[in-house]
Amino acid sequence: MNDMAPTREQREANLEGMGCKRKRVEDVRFTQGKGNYVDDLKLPGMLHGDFVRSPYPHARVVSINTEAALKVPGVLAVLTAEDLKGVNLAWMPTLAGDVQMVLADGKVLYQNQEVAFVVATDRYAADDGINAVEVEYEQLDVVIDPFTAMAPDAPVLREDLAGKTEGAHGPRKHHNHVFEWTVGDRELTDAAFAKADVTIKEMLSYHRTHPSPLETCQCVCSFDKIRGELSIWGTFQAPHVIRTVVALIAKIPEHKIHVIAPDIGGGFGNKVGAYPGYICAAVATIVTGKPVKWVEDRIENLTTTSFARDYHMTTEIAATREGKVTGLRVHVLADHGAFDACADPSKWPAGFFNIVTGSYDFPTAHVAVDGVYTNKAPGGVAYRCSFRVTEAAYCIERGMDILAQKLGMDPAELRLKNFIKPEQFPYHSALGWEYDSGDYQTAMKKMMETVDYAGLRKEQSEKREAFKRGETREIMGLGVSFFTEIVGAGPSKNCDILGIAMFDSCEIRMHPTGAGIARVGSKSQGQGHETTWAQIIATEIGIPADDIMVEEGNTDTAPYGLGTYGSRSTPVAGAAIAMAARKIKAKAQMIAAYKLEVHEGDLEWDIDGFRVKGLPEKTMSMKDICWAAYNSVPPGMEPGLEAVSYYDPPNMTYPFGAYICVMEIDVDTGVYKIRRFYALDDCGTRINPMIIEGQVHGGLTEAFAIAMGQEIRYDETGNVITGSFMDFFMPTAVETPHWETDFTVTPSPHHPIGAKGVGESPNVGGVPAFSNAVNDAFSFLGSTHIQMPHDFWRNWKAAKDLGALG
Ligand code: MCN
Ligand code: CUM
Repeated sequence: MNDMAPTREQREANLEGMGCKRKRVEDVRFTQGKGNYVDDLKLPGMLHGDFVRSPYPHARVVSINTEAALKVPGVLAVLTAEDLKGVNLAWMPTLAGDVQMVLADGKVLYQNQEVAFVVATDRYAADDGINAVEVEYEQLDVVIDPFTAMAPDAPVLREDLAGKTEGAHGPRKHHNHVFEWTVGDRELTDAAFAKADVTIKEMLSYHRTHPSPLETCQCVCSFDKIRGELSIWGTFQAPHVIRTVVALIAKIPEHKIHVIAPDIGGGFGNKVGAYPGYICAAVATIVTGKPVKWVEDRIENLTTTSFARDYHMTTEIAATREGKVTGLRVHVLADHGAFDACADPSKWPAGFFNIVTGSYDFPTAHVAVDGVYTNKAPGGVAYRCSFRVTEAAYCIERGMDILAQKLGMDPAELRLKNFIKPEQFPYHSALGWEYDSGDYQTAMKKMMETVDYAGLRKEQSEKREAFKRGETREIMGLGVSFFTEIVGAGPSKNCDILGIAMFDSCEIRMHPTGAGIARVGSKSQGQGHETTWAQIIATEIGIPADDIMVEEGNTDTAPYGLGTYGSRSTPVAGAAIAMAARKIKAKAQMIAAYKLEVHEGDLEWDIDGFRVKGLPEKTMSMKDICWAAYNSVPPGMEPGLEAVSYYDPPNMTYPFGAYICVMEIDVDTGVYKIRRFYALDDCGTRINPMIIEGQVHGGLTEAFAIAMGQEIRYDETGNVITGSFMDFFMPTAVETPHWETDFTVTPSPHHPIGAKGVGESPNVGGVPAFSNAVNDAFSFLGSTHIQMPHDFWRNWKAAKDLGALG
């Protein structure tokens, strides 16, 4: 036997705390098929609900006949808007201050909208019932192109809003207008443009797409009539918010509602909102007295639940001849679909789009966003978007490339010239944000050196000459992207949902043997919280991560939290975890002082316990303190060792990154090759480098999909023509390029452990890198901007339009 005491390094390693590439503990069950998803839940007597959906994008519902459906064997009930009116649930409030039909009330406004809810003993019977429901429609003219939505004679979509000149976010200019949101100084910006040496103006469209998690949206609702309690298991990114919403709209006392989000198979923002399926399943369980399950299929998910983007950004930049930016002016036409169901913090109808000045020191800027209604599915804030930061980053990063092209400057050089400098932090942006920290130059230069940027540019110009000489049919593009994100919603001074401040929470309870449980207000959809949250606690209190169980998603046991989206978990819940752990440590110090018979101030922390200053052999480990907490605390102290923290962050966090994509395109076929993709991310202090790398790989794969082909497209009559994975580009390992990741570390000065969010960064920074690569490839043929998505056909078309096909 070896009696040697463990070294400091061994004690440190034993914790598997922050900085450790700890393996994901949740994967033990995921990789063995032992995850516990909503659809795994089977309650005794459980019924299945499914929707009758509209084939038309805009139509009056003349009549609904449910008689035949009710005769189908196994069908127990068919709910329509008329039934829901009895319980005041035919419409539901959206998070954006609008209202949304739960079931078609008088008309339908987008294809596949929910018209009736059939409840049956199994899914097959429900499906037969759906086919037997007779609905008579009278088709109406459609509005599909958002640019025509506000034409004087455009069809009236929202008859429920007829005559309403005020919306949730101020005046409405037209019957299909949702809101206008403006920020910045219009006059100063106009003046900057008036005296600029150089200006650019381009309409940059970020097309409609969809997060499409592999597990679709779903729930099981079960009402206990005796207790008057409603239990809801669902794919919820924010379970507590769902509980509050249900309490408010169903008038069931909040303590009698149990919301449980079990394992979630990807969310990507798709599972933040409230959907008709949840309401109908809840009503159905109350009506039938039996549990009711609702599970979307793929087509339903792609065509009805929260879409992403659909921002059309007229972008103008003013600059000096030397390439110093002097003003930014953006007008956005935002297509919100039939209802404004954006899941933004209440005061932010366009999310945090006003981060659009990006990483650059713009003296002045002005943004106006007009939201319009169209005959498309509602949603708009999903898909690793950080509340429209994806759109903002695309806007400014394409804009900077277009400006560079006009100035005849290198795009990387133009960025370096305009970066906010390290000494300017905390930096106040022209559009109102206070950037906490950043070192953009270092990140950019590291990227440029690693990929040999100068060498790539040289190769590109040689290739261009060869192309002109007719020696090759391949063109080469370098897509540079430097993004600044804003994540961690958020400070209660500017962020709330339904009036609830966007804090987050953690409760830690240490058991006598030195193990413990941490319950957190966030909710993982695959990000690995069970692994990383324990690592924060391990470092903070010196208990091995393996001895801390992390639990999320049950509103009965977890402290109130605002959930996981907007990469807010690390910035907000992560801070609450560290603060709760510090409360544990403070009490532990008092217990240790008592036991070691010294003054508290005589103790110092040492990896996994306290030691007496100057007497390193006099120590008490955290594990022993846990035991003492249950039998010999100082007189007057309560026994036990637990703590709760509710953390209201003082500011957002501002992660950033430098990405580059090296691409080659065959002009005759439009086929592209991603030769290299390098992504440097700075998310401050890194909790688990392996998980961060996984997050970046996943987000880059999504960015690749979006930029290079993935789209929710409607034809001119309002049919969704990309409603399945046959048409909606979902990259597999075959198409996905190799990702190179890298990092710098610029801690957040206000976060207890200096960490910033990272979950959405790769999507935010990735899309402009791909799009800039395509545009950079074609630029020497005379184009300034080619709209996304850059699929083979569009690349070929671009080559043809530019006369490159001879
Ligand atoms: N992390 C870290 N060090 C940091 C920052 C983060 O180790 N400095 C770790 C965290 O501990 C966490 C993960 O990285 O395990 C992501 O953390 P964070 O950036 O705080 O983001 P959230 O946990 O709030 O996750 C939300 C974010 C969003 S909004 C979308 S959309 C998205 C994303 O995460 N959806 C995902 N990544 C996803 N990954 C998976 N697998 N599935 C989804 O649905
Ligand atoms: Cu905007 S997608 Mo994420 O915030 O859940």
